[in-house]
Amino acid sequence: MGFPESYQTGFKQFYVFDRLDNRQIRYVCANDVAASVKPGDPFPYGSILVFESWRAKQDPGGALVKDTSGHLIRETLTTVFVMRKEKGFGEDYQGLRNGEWEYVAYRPDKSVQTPPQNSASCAACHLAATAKKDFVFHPELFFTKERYAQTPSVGSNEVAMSSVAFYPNNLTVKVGTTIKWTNSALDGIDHTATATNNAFDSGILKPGAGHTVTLTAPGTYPYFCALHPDQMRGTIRVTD
Ligand code: HEC
Ligand SMILES: [Cu+2]
Repeated sequence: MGFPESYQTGFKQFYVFDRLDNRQIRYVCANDVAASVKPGDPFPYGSILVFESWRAKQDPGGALVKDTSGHLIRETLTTVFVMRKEKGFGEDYQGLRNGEWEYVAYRPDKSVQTPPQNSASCAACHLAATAKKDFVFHPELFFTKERYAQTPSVGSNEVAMSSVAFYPNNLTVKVGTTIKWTNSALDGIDHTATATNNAFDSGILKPGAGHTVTLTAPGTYPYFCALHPDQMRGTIRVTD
């Protein structure tokens, strides 16, 4: 599909997402065609979305630095992810096809990092965003005033489900602790927390719903989301 040369000057901010968990900033912008989308509608043909992945600025002690609005500060651009919608696009993804989108990732020097023939992994994960959202994860943020979000902050012994991931994805607790999973509602997608060894299963959690589990036997409990088993995995360690 080619590197979208003019995106830095010609595209509109779609949203910024501060990933506090992995110290990344996701800056997403859209060409005029994509930005003309109406809330809840599929994107028109000719839509291009660019997602710049940045490493966030840290102070010498390793703490994240925030600007006056409490947002992370972009320091190093690592990858430029592009998705583009055209009539007939996406056929090669076969069973993983997402409507008519195709995906490519570039390095900051514009060389190709993930060529189209390897981008089925992109399609596989974006399927989770669902056809209802035209396979774009946070289209609703474009229609907010701030066009900004960050990973949910969680209390101790809590796990949030958001952006097709568990936060944190590794948690260690003392035996007898009650752990709470909450579907943060940010990605608007249903999830589950299902132990590999059947020790617990939240069942389907709709956006906003939560589920608590108390583990009374020490050990390691790998778990996954039954709806996104390839993308969402986590581990609970229960110690004496
Ligand atoms: C593990 C799942 C996963 C994979 C693999 C993945 N993405 Fe995404 N992508 C996401 C999530 C989740 C978001 C939304 C940002 C967030 O919540 O962190 C996103 C956002 C985007 C966006 C911004 C529009 C949107 O959906 O909000 C673009 C463009 C994009 N990804 C392109 C790509 C490309 C190109 C690839 C392959 C090289 C790729 N993605 C692979 C999960 C994935
Ligand atoms: Cu899930």
